Amino acid sequence: MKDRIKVITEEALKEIGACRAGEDTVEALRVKYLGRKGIITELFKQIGSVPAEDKPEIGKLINILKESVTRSLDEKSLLVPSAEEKAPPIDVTLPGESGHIGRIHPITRTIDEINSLFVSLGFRIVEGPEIETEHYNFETLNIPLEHPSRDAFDTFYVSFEKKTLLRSHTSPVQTRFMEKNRPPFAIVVPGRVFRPDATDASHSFMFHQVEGLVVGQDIKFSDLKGTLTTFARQMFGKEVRMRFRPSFFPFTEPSAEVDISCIVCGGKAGEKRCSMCGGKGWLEIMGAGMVNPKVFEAVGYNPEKVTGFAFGMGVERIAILKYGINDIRLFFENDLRFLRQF
Ligand code: 2U9
Repeated sequence: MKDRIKVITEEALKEIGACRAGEDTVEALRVKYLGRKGIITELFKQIGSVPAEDKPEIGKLINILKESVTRSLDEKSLLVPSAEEKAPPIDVTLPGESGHIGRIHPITRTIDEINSLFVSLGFRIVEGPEIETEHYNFETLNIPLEHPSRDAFDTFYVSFEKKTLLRSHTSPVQTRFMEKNRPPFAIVVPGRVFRPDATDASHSFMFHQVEGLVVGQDIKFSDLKGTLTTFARQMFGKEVRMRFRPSFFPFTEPSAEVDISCIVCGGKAGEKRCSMCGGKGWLEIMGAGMVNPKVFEAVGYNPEKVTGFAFGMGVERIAILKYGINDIRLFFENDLRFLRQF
């Protein structure tokens, strides 16, 4: 009898412990153990057949059992079920929910690619302010007062009194750098620039540039050609050919527009149906030139002692060519159908 009481005690407490607070099973267990025909009630009935001398002890044991079962069941039914206990069991066979992982914007990606390419050639990356002064944005770069880009309507002025404006190119970062550093050096300057152009498929009032500047003794136009040819072949493919056309910029002399052979038709002349170059065979990728001696004078360098080359490219244009995009506005509309492709 004692053994049975012991076994029932263990089983009952185990069963009560395993059931969830507030559930019907608590009441079912109460009936099972304490009901009119419950296990403990039956035990009490069996006391009659126990030898007289054992009766007090057995009776006491059954009473202890009844008390602890009653107490455990009361605790369970009074407890507020926890959120975990209330929640339906997890169905591990349901398909998972995939998280939304962001990605690098195609312009950032293109800037990163251009930067690391020049870093591998020994260039340093330098950045500077987006709000500039007329002095750094124009004067140090030999852009005269009568130049069309200096017209009040051709620049986003921040303050007329302070002569501050949103930079129209990243070149002022280079003149600021030259004032603080001595040659030789090779730097690339990525960043956002602003020009009040009317927006269309190929123009935006805000876009990105990467410019470069190499200054030292005996830097020649052939260094410019070699560097930019290496850049273009790594960016667009080993097979591209280069073309340097004479041009004009106030800050370089001589100056050139830099073209690559068409990356779609391979530059076969007269391929009129080419979607990329329209039969021209060439694609303009940037401007470049030898630094104008007047720029060196403006930052306190001796143009008799140092020479240098500079170049500038529009990042959106490079990305448009590289990825075959037909509208610059796609970069700035935040349409995920476009951005998810990169
Ligand atoms: C210093 C001296 C010279 C940077 C240069 C260009 C030619 C050029 C355009 C490309 C497309 C601007 O974004 S764009 O519209 N840039 O053609 N930029 S040489 O010359 C410098 C820069 C800094 C001190």
